[in-house]
Amino acid sequence: MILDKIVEHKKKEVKELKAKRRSLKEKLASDKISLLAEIKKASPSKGLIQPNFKPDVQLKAYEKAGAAGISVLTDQKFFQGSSQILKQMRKLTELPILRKEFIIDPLQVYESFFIGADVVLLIAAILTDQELNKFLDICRELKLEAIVEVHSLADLKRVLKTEAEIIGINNRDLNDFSVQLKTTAELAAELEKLGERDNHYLIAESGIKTKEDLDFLKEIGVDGVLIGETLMRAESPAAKIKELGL
Ligand code: IGP
Repeated sequence: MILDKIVEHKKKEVKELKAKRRSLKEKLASDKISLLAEIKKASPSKGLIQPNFKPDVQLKAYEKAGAAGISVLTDQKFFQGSSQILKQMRKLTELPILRKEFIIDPLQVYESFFIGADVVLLIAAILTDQELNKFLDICRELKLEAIVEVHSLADLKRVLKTEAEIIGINNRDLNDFSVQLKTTAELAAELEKLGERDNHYLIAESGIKTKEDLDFLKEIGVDGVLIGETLMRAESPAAKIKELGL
């Protein structure tokens, strides 16, 4: 009898735990282009980006400038990030938080949930089809959203066979770090050609620096942009966001 009661109560608790996630998709659905603003101290391609790293100040500037979501690097070795920073950001904002991590094991998906992420990044190029499907299933179960990242037509075709709803096109080639904004243009066109544009949200990632870049991406009709370095280097991130026309 008491066991029934306990189980009933636990069901409620677990349901509440799952209900705490914030939605990025809701933001992407708006007419306006959504900004996912990134908190990144360093990167393998650029070294130290923000020597006087102040994630809380950065976050407040992003919020003030109307960012739709925050992206937080949690890899320690290559990006000088941490789960701790994400936890700290979670306490300071109601915006959806993307955990920017190299996820290769289901454990990391669960971990993302528990450190307070709302969205995880799944990089198609480092996952098998089976892993990708499995991780997306776990996300659905936990009510986490996932951005599935592609860099090539081959990646894109694989991802279209999954239940992925948010596709991130990375303009940076993770093998040689070269950046080309036209990657977004090319893959967005392919998505259109395959008749798959309308049932996906599209985010352009990496190498976005100027108002011209933004205009180019608006023309393509992406739903969101992910910007890191440009905002981390700006003296006033809020002013930079305005300057970009976001
Ligand atoms: C941000 P940039 O060029 O604005 O700093 O890029 C973001 O796209 C980049 O950090 C990124 C990334 C990734 C980092 C995109 N996909 C995968 C690590 C792993």
